Amino acid sequence: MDGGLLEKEQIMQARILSVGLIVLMFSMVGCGRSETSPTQAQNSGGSDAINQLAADRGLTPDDVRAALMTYQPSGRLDDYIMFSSGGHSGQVFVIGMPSMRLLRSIAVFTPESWQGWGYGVGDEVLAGGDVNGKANRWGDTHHPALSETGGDYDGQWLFINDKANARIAVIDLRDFETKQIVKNPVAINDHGGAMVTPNTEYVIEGGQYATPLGWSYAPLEQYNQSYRGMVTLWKFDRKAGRIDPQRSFALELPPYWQDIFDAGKLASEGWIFGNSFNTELATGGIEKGNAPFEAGASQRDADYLHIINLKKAEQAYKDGKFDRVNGFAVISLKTCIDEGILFFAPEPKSPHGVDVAPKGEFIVVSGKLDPHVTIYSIDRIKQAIADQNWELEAYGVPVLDLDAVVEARVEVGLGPLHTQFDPHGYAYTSLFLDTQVARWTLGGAYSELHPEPAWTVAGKVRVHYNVGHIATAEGDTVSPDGKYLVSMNKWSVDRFFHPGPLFPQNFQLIDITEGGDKMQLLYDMPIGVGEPHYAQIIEAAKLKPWAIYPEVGWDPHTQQVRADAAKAGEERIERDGKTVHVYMTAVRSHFNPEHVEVNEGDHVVWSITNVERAEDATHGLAIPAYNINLSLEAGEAVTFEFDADQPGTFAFYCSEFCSALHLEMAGYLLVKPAEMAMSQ
Ligand code: RUQ
Ligand code: CUA
Repeated sequence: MDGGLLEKEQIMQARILSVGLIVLMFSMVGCGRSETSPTQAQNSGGSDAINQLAADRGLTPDDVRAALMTYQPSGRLDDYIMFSSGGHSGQVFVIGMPSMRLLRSIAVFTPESWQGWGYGVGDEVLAGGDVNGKANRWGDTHHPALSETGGDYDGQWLFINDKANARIAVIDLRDFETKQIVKNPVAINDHGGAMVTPNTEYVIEGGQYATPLGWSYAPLEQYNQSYRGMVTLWKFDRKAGRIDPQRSFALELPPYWQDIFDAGKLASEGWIFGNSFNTELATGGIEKGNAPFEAGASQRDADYLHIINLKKAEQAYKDGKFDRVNGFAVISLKTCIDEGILFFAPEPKSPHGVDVAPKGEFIVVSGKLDPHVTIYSIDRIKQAIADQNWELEAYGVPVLDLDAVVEARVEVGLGPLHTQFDPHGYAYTSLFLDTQVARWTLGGAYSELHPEPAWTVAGKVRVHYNVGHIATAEGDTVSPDGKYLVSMNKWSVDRFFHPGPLFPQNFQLIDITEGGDKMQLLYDMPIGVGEPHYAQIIEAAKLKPWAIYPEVGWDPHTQQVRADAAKAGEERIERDGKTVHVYMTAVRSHFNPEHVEVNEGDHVVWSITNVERAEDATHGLAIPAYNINLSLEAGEAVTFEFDADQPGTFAFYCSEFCSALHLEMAGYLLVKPAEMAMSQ
């Protein structure tokens, strides 16, 4: 026992000593800021005091290194920006790296009152996602996709799917606001979206749980004949900044449960790849004595990798070889087979992630119930297709010979899910069951950090806990940056104070700059909103967001000046019969006009412009009882409407603390009761 204690103490002292060494090294290297003033040096107390601080807090050299790697002094901006799904919060999170500071949440599928989203702003955009005319005001965001040019992020647009209702949203990265939501007319839910083709010609949205196309009714006994899967290719019009449903189409697929998709790039450009599970066609029904889905859908040894020739699909669409489902173009399964659009390859048990390597020559698939990743080669796939080296499966789709198309298998560990890449020829695969991330070498194709061309595991790093997706910097582009990996963990268990039984999820930042098994955990970031799934990480310098809207009177929806924008000096209230039009401006620290007097039963059209030209000078407009709260960024103009159906006196106010006299930035909405208005 004593020996053990002594050993511990010695280890501790050795650690403190090496902390001192690190601090010393750090002060010699100077971290690029040599202009430290004597006072600053005194305040930090010099290296002795820092050593003492590290010792007092029980910090190891690794801890100190992690702190030094991630700490951003006030005012220093982050090098990378991560766009993370917000899961069933229906939002997107914008996070700076390496500091892991949350910079913004972007309201997408869910109303969000800080941004006024759904409370006077964005109502038409949200309505674009209605399902059969019914409002669905939440979403389950999974996979964000940054727009790409030549297979590289270009920093212009962001897309994200809603798994729950099969919807895709378009976010403009000039103002980080959602511009469009489209509801998939063919599928009721999705999972294989959003992913983009290398020049963002298409946004891919693959389905998940099969239903009859258009989700019309059919009993489960007819699963085989009536239920179908699908993948949709949404055409993105970059100039309009919108998805164009009129130039988009879907492919009918067998009723396997399609999962993640990815677009080919470079060597595999023009192809897309998707996973499936439940090729068993299980229909569940545990209450009827049937095997539950989890057992029924994982009996076979293999499911099918979907290999889709996008060029041929596009041609079939252009040639009019499609039917319509709910008015939307769908290329039938038969046409997909006849035209050589769709092929399968067997893939290991219950596959999940499919990820195309940076040069596009390899497609990495992980089977949740197989400890290997399976690597397919696009050259081998093309050859097998040319050789017609296939058998037909139940629905007549050619299944390529497994041995002919597989390049390699690497045993990575238990529960492999998703794979990302770095510039050194390493691939990284999340291991859900092992709660680790495995780093492995991508054959002989890349070899800077691993001289032996091989397919082999180079190292593993433990994460906390139950990792789903991982993201490396620009890690799914043609030119990954390496440097950082974020492990997006589903459980945090003991990592944070738990605010009740709903625990935060945990993003862990990992340093991947060094090779081999050297990977260091740098930072734990609790996520207290939603359940993030995937994220993409872009170099911050590639983003060119506006700090204020280009002109006063700007409509973020159309990205131009509104014709009806209220102008400074022309504020007024006009009545036309029972319609009252308010033209109001907001500036520190008043609204103009401050009195809005209408009659019960009037219809109010209220145009308000934030006429500020100073950065960050946001005003809000909060109107109680009428469910209205706007966020008006500098230059922004909004017009909202409501029926004045509640008589009374409603004090409205600015909901952003914009100035010393912010509390004075207020006004009165007076709604005169109908009987009083009539008696006048
Ligand atoms: S996934 S469960 Cu991207 Cu692993 Cu949605
Ligand atoms: Cu404007 Cu507070």
